[in-house]
Amino acid sequence: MTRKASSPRLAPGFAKPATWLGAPFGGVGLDTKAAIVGIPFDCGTHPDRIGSRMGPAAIRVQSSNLRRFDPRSNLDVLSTLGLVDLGDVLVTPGLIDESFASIEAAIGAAVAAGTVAVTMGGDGAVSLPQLRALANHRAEVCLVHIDAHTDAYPIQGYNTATGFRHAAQEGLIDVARSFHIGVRGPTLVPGVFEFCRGLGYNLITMTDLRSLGYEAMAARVVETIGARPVYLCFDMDFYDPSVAPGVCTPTWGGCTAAEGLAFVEMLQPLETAVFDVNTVSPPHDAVGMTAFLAATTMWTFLAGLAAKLTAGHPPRVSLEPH
Ligand SMILES: [Mn+2]
Repeated sequence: MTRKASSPRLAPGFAKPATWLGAPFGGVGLDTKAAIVGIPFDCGTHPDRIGSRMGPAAIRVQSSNLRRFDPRSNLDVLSTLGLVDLGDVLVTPGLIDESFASIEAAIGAAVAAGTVAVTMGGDGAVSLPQLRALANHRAEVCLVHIDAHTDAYPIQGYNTATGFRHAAQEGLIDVARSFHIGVRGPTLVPGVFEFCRGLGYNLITMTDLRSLGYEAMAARVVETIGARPVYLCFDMDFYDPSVAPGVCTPTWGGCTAAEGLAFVEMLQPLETAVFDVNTVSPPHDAVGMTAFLAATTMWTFLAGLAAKLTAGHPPRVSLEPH
């Protein structure tokens, strides 16, 4: 018996490559209100914790633990947003100049199309080129940076500790309306708090946040920023290492999963143009829990965005297959 060669284009018996929660892989269309972007870049300069370049792949795998419906609104989060997974930005870990140019171009294209970019790093260095892209397209950009670290250190170079120093000095953002929230733990050099405040930022330590409360903090951020476009940066080390061990710079004394997810919901009134979830480092993770929490943090933001965009409309239910 002769076996007939099947057409390779039909690819019988094969599933598509993994995307974020099964969202269609592809470009931004007219109905695309939000898009997932992977940025598999890290500086590679840390003495022993290298690995966030593998973050996007791990988050896509763990996103399969989520589901597309939000039972509170009955919205299909994916179809409501026309969510697509744009894939990964072409970068080479360790090569700052060419990778930053590539990230800026990729995020710039999404922002120019009017799509909310939901990005997954990569280490904290990936934020500066994304901020540059947003500032190229929007005026009065405000930064809300949720992180155990300011990433605005008084040191030289382009790395995970200096992104928001450059952002301030390059005039990309309205620093007086920008926040660093959740800062704690030891620092590489002295004078980090003073330097951050000297740049004009609002610095809210984890101690400040706990005494003020999450709701009061979110209300203050929303009131300060109003309708200005926001770059919302969520470093996974804001969470305590007990719930997010797989990060580049674990720092004890962070928030619980419930607190972090609730804080994302409380910030939903902001006009977020880019939601940047970074610093998942799969080699340091435990059974994928940090990547799963990162995927859930993204889902929480997207579900809130879907509800916000359909406010006043009855809940919709999609019958598309999962
Ligand atoms: Mn950090």
